[in-house]
Amino acid sequence: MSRILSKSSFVSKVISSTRKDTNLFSLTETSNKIVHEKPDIVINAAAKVGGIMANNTFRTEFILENLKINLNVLESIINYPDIKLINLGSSCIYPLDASNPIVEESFMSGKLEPTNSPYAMAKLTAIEMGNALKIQYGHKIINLMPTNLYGPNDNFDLNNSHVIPGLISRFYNAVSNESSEISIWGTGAPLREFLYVEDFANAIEFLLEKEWEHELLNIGSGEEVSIKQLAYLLKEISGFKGDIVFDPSKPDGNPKKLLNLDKINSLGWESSTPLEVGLKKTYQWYLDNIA
Ligand code: GFB
Repeated sequence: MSRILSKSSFVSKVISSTRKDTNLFSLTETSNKIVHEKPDIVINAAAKVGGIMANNTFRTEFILENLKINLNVLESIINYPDIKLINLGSSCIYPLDASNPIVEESFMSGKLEPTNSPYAMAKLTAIEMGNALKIQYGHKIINLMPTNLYGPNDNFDLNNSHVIPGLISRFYNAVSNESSEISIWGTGAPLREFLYVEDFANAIEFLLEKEWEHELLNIGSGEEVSIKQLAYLLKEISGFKGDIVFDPSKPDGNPKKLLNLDKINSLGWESSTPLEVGLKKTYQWYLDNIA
């Protein structure tokens, strides 16, 4: 994101914040960073993230750490209503039974999907806290709801990552070991929408210059695939010659979560990287940097 924002004519300076320079679990350190840097805009992209297995296993850490990060970032700007905030949420904040494509108005209209409800609850809390700041102190805040992101620099762990980096590692290992079959979690039936990470960074850059009229804004690719289709695309890209088998003992999670993109599209933005192109780029990045 820093690379894309630093090329923007709208941005004079990008102040990155990493784990090394600021401990976001500490309110003092987070507040000091804000006071010291005096940013015009804060982009809250910090989070403890992971795939379905990590979310479902480390439920306590996912709610606790994400709540701490979000509360500290938001509390740090209370006294600075001129600092604008771009707060990153996730498509998993929408109710499990929201009709697809999911409109922003589905927010808080039903129960969450159980595998990632702790993470989603922390993200919902940040939105509510932002609304409180807006109403009480006049802050300008927009909450972006990206669909499942993927791309270079992701976490490619076999167990704790999201499906695309997890499968890239799995297919690479299967090709290297000349395995006769590869096991994919779940039934393969769930439908997902994936967005290439550079497209998401471009969307954020695009929004810097716009009026923030919406409380929530969905950001996605509009391209829906099943996990089975995704697995066959990665089989092709990786050159794996064996069989794909599904393991229904592993959770499927949400059966579908395609976002409605009418609002962001009507502002004049749409994604530009088709899934197959993004997968090829990401697989190549994995070969060049991790394999
Ligand atoms: O990407 P993913 O972990 O998360 O899984 P969610 C998507 C689907 O891929 C699920 C299946 O149905 C998984 O069962 N899958 C198949 C795999 N093989 C694999 C594999 O090797 N690794 C993984 N990870 N999945 C996430 C949330 O939900 O959505 C996050 O957990 C975040 O918190 C993100 O909000 C947007 O799409 O189910």
